[in-house]
Amino acid sequence: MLPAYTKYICGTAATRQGKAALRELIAGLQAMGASPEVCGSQTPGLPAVRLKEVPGSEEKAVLRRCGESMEIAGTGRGLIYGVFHLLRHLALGEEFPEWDSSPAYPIRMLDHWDNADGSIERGYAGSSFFFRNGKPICTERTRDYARLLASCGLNGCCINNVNVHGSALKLLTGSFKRELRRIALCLAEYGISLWLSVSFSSPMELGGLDTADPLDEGVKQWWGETCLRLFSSIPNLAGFLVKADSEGRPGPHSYGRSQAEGANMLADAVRPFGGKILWRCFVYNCTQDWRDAKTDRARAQCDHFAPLDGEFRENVFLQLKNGPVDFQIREPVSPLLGHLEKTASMMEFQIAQEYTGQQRDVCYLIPMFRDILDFRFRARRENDRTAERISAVCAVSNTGDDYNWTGHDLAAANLFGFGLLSWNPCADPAEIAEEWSVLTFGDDPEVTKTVTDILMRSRDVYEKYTAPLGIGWMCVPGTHYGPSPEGYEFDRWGTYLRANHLEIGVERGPEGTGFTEQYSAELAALYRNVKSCPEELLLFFHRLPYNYRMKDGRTLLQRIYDDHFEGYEEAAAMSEAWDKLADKLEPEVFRRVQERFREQLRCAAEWRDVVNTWLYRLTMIPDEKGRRIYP
Ligand code: GCW
Repeated sequence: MLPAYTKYICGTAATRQGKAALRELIAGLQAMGASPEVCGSQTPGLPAVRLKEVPGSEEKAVLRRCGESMEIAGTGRGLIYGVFHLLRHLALGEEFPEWDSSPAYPIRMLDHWDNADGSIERGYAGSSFFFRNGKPICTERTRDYARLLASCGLNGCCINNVNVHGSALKLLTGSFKRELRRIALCLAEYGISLWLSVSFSSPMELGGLDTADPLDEGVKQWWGETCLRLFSSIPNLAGFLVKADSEGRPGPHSYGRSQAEGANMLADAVRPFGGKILWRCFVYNCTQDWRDAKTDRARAQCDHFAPLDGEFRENVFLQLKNGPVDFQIREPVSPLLGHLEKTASMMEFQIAQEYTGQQRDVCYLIPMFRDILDFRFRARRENDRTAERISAVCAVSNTGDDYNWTGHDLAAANLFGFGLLSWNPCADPAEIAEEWSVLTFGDDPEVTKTVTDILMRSRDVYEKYTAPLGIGWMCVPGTHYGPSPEGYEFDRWGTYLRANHLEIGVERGPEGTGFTEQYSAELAALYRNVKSCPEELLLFFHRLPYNYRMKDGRTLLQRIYDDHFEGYEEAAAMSEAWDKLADKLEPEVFRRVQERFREQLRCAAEWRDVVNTWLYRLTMIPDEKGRRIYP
């Protein structure tokens, strides 16, 4: 039963965003079976949803019960969030608490790795809806996407791949001015800013200059003119995202300049237009010789950026991946965050499930993100959690043009959850999962319980049957799906297991690469010592013999065998639990997810057997429980 106030909507919206809020309110209530009458601002006695638009651009929203009415007050943007909040709670059937809320971060965005040809790097949900045949496009889906983002509390998106190539380079030239303008306007209506990824050597690639040196006057002038043209033709352009000196991308290092000199030059170019630079910290040696055991990719972020703290302009945000390496299923929190005292930072998560099952395996990432946001850099210091150290958040997007947006229906929970966490980093992952389930599948308690259980277990399950205890990188090179324990072992990417018949892992304590020493004294002490190192990260930090005793008395090897057998069984149990919902869900949705579970089980069995067999053949130590391994 909807409350009485859903019969009328009072208030007029002045701005385009306010109007969008009103439209969403009407559509949302209608979808829930109400037929609200819109009656301007003049009906004081009536129980109604009362929209009160105030001027400004803040995102704050206030919802208040006034007698029989529900008042939503805010700027146009605030109203959008307020309306979605109200709709969510009505759909959940919850008694509505007052809400007076502002987002924790001013920038909460998705980064798309969409290419101009319509493909998506690490995309698992179809093709791009931003690009087709070398051009940006604005369609009905662009608007739905803006609504989707706003409904989760997000306010920005970078539409093109950080590996800028092909005709995406020309996004800066004005060739696609009209298309970009249309996209920007469509997003702006829902308070979503547009960002573009740019190539650091654009002055050469597009401007015909013979250098991209950030200290060169011609280069500065080229960027200045480019920004003037771009920002004046594209409303709502917020700035640039830059992958420089990373995996073959051009950057300031080619000219003997620092990352700060590179970022600052661009920051100066966008500043007159209120623009910002999101500068990625994914800088490491990707042409390492596997024989070289000194270089440690995990150290790279800190080695490059910690000494530069304080050298960046105010409108630069350092965008760093949540772990020191690369979005593996388990990594410690990047130590770089602990060093940035005078530089704004932006956490980069990945909801595109590149290393976490590619939206074929279910893997709800929100508990992991929450742990990362809760991570404390120094126990005795106030306000020293990740959530407090960062100034902005983004996630690599998991969307595409698939009918259900995210390929796996359950992967949409990651998008929703990321949005809610970026508004409120203290949000509870289990509650988010439950809420998402009710909003998506309805309120049958059995469905809610099953879906929430599956989501909440999924990350641990995935971790169990894939790479153990933080070691990472046992996946098939290139595609990153499925097992290949030594696939990256003799390659150039700095991702080594260094397993022999006695030991496995890279020692990252002071006797090894010294990575542990990049943390504060107390964390370094925790990680350095195998006895105090959290077990789930044991093989991230240490090289250990297979007969190393875990806290519960099992050997390291037995723990890995057990995890792999159990991981498969648990995946099978999730799949069976889903099967029981056959009569309770739309047949098409039920079938789609069921098919994904079939693939997940095939893949989990493959991981289990490959990892166990590989270790057995190396060590010739059998599984204590005599389960099937292939000798
Ligand atoms: O992990 C790697 C991915 C690349 C990606 C890169 C990055 C966009 O495999 O596909 O490139 O990270 O984050 O830049």
